Amino acid sequence: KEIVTDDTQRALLEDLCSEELGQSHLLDAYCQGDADDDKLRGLCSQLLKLNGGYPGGLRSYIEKAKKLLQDSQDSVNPLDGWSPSIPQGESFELGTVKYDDTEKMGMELLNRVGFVLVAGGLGERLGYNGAKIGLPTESTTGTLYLEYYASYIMAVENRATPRVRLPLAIMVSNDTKEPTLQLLKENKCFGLQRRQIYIVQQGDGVPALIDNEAHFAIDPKDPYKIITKPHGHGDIHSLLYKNKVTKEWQDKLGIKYMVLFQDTNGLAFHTLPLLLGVSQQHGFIMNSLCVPRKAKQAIGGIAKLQNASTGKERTVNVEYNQLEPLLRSTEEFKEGDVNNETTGYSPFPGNINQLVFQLDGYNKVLERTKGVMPDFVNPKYKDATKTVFKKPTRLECMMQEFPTVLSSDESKHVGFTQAESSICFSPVKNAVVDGVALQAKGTPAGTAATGESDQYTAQRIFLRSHGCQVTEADPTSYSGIEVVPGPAIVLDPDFVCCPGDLKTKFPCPEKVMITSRSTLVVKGSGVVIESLNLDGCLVVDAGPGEQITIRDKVVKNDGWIQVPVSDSDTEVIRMRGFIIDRKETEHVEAQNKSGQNDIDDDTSIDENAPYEVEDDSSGVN
Ligand code: UGB
Repeated sequence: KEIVTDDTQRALLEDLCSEELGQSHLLDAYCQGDADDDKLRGLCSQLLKLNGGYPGGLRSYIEKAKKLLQDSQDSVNPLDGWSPSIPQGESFELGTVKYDDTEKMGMELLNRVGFVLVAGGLGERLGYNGAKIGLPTESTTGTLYLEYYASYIMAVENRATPRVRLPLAIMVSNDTKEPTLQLLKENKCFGLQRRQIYIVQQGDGVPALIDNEAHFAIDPKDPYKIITKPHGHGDIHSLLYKNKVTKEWQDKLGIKYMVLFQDTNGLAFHTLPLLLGVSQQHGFIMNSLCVPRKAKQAIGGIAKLQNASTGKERTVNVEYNQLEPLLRSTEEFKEGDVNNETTGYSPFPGNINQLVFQLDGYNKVLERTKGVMPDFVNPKYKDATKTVFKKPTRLECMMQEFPTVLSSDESKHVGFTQAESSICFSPVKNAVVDGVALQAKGTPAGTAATGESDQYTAQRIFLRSHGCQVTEADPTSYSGIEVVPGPAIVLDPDFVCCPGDLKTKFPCPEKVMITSRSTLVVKGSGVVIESLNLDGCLVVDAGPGEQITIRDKVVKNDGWIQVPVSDSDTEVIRMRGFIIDRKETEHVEAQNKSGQNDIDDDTSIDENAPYEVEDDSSGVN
């Protein structure tokens, strides 16, 4: 007792070591080993931090863990009592009047959106050690994910009259905080104002658990340290609540909608106006972007769940590892997670964790629930007795579980918006070897090479649907990953931020021809492409306020070629399996000479428009 002098720490340690909570093994190193007082104090301060980082503290964590681990051992279906059916939602096909009208409605709302990037994940499946948001989205321009997200936000800001500042919150974890801050610092926040960026940090994670009694895992290298693991992306809601972020956005910045998005989806924002339009039309508090889902694909399925005994109903994501047992327990879907024979897809729309919230409704729910999402546990057992884990487990929570904390009335305001994945979803989550295996099964690879080629593909789809003549290249493969390499088209969000922009940017689409070996890069809101015959590489770059019209332009040069690379010292090249050989380029540029088009933030923001927050919550120095 004399050693741990801090009352709070001592009380916590005593509570944890009580028979009820059963963590007395934490003191083994001290009592049976070197009795190092300083190290013991270190352990106590770690415990105190962990206690503060979990809603309800470590007592609540252990109690919940014991219950969930027991249920898991007893094979209790967490969705027992809920029967699934296929939910109703809005599906959209590009090029239809419904798509155009809904997108148009959403465009009007873009200048009232707050952006929330969840970027605390370790990227274990990708096998990449740095922060994933620092990876290139594609290698034609080398734009990084965070840079792309920032450029989209700035594009939206620039087109608003009066000009606005839109906030971006980034959730980081212990593992991603430093690299994220470094990335922002080195790149001057990619053009965003420092104060419009809010960094919220997941706690130090939660204690890893070694057995069904929820004993904390002790670090084999340091017996005075508990192993921790991230608690999952569901932390975002409690962090936004705790840091009063969304309250401030609503009250001070006039933000109406908020979009939550993942770290590495280069197609993330193509359908944002569409989602906003749907949310507005239906008065949705929460709207999930969905894609047709391949059975067993590692994305959750949105299902309508009905509880026979309580009469409750909710439309919610059922995570990929829970979908199979849930479906098998029913008569209607007893085959489990399989594709519908006619469509070739799972009947349940795939959740891609791109979520739009209506802020007023969202904040009311946060006030009531403090943003705490339900926990789940997913231990990997050594054998059928389910008594020994292969490796320590932990409680986790997911951001898409939001509908589970809604009242019956609020639950009516939850929906989804489905679009083809080719225009809105291609994350980079998997290592090459896993991607190869996934492709062999007919499932998207989710690798760096596909993430890149899918971005070009999306732009080709948009341009073709608008009426341009774009010839598709033949598929090729890089390190075993099959992709369609081109033409490689990169349209900066300032130029085109959604398909609806193409009408003004490509006013005569029938006069635009792009061959399969071409590369087209366009930057700048002042560019218009009237007539172009491209067979090679063209880079068009108009600085702020500059106008460029491409008319009767014929480009024929050696262009940029993707060259397969089987090995490289550079990790990002190894991940992709190719580099770009920039053989010949035609540039059309107009850079801001006078500077007169630079926007003066202070004078262009009116009273009713969102404004930058005064206090610096960004943590970026
Ligand atoms: N993330 C955090 O910020 N903190 C964490 O503690 C963990 C993650 P994963 P997952 O669209 O492909 C999700 O690991 O969890 C961030 C959905 O649950 O990449 O396996 C992390 O940085 C699933 O329904 O994905 O699966 C990243 O940005 C489906 O939508 C994001 O959270 C699937 O993504 C997702 O983390 C998908």
